[in-house]
Amino acid sequence: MRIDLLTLFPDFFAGPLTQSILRRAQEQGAVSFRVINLRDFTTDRHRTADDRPFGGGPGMVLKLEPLVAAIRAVRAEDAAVWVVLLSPAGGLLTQKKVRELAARSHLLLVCGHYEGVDDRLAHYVDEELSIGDYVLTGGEPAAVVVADAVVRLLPAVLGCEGSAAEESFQTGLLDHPHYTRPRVFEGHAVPEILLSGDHAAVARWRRQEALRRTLRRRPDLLARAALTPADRDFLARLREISEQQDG
Ligand code: 9D3
Repeated sequence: MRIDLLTLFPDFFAGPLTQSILRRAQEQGAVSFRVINLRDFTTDRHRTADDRPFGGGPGMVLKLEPLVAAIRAVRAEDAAVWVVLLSPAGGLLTQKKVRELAARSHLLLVCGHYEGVDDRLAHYVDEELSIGDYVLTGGEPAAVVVADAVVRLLPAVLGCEGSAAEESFQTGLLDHPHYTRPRVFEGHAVPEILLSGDHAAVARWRRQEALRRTLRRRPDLLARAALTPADRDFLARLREISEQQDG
């Protein structure tokens, strides 16, 4: 897969793309990144990429001409490229959306900045995505989030714990808790059952802890989770216990 990033701040990506999994994915040939400097697509003497908003107000707006010229240059290289504008007004990034993006051969992630981009850019991109309901300084950190989430799904990027296995075990629940040595740290002990060697009991306990945590921390996820009858019984018992405690 190819992932192009279009930005006024190309240096932003030097760190994230050369660390850990994203670096390894490039070395393995699973993905190649290209950072495109928006300023290279300006045509005036001052290389102007932004301008004051029509109608007044604070801040600057990214101009259409360099953005559209850069997008056209990439589309001319590869008509199959999928162009994503990172925008606080975009649809919310979900794991389902990440899977859709990972199935494409070529992404162009367009990073806005300042107070945003000229709204007419919507006519030149394929979709707009937000990474959540909080305000960033620009689309660059959001593009790193998208790239990271997509690349880890590519075949050959994660090993045996990777995407194929993950997809088949995907439950829509929070993960169960994990522990490693020491068995007791400052009085905090690892749950005994994990030391029992009883694999079936460990699997049952993990499932129940995943359910318990999801009910406590993200009850919104339970509505869409894939639950077995045993899961539903366990949740019903948890809810009885919490009602007894409240009442
Ligand atoms: C006061 C109106 N602001 C919108 C919330 C203006 C504005 C703030 C920050 C416009 C752009 C930005 C920069 N943010 C992004 O480009 C961005 C973003 C984000 O801020 N949050 C979550 N996802 C994303 S994707 C791109």
